[in-house]
Amino acid sequence: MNIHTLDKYAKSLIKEAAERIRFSFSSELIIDSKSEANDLVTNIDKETEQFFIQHIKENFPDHRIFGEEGFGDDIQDLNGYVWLLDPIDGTMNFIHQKKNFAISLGIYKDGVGLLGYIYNVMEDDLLSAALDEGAFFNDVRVPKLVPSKIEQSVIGVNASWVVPNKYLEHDGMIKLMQTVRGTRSYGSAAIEISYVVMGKLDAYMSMRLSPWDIAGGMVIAKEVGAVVTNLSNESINLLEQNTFIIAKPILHKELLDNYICLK
Ligand code: 2AM
Ligand code: CA
Repeated sequence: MNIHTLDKYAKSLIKEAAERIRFSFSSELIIDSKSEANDLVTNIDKETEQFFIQHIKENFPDHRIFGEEGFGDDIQDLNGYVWLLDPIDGTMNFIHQKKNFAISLGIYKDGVGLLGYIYNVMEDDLLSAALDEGAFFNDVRVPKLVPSKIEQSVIGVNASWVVPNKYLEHDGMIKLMQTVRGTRSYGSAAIEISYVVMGKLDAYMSMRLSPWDIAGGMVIAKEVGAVVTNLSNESINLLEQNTFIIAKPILHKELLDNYICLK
């Protein structure tokens, strides 16, 4: 399998899927909740995943798909080619704002990330990378990240992780809020990862992300030297939910050593 052929095909599928999502605004959305009342899914999340699966299976019958909405394969390992897909990352934004959501896709072979994509649907912005070939924002190369001091850093974090919660010692989080230059929350993990890759944020963290939220971003992050781990400073397991941090080097260590403490 030629990686550039696969890359070209994946990009064309993403653009076509996005066109369908934008077109969907002309008809009424059907909104359901999943595990929790604020964990939302729409008919468009489902239709978009089915669109990808149908085309991938037609063109690459031996590739498997690990998708959020569950129409793909029952994935228990990452052997062979696996497409990790979130058809709409930031569903709440999709519903409430009609912006700030992304298609997130990673293509892995035997557990190694080959291709990664984060496509901001309403901005028509594609961040992509191929293993060892660098990251590109709309086909312009993204420079490697340079370290920043914590006092001059802007961190992506959701307020849920700052107020007392069952995962984190919030004293450390309060100290963090008092130390950094600022915080931002965009409501789409993939978009927040893309901002770290492009140097618009210095770090982003979350308590609970799924493989499809981060698989594409991890391929891209590697190409610019961003550090990605769980909040126990271990490698991410792409078969289960993880705590998550992506940060510039040095800052990553400082955040985990001095501010972020799991209960
Ligand atoms: P989603 O929109 O695809 O569900 C929201 O802060 C970010 O966290 C989104 O990227 C959202 O992805 C992700 N997320 C992952 N698991 C979640 C969960 N169980 N509940 C809410 N958001 C979740
Ligand atoms: Ca989703």
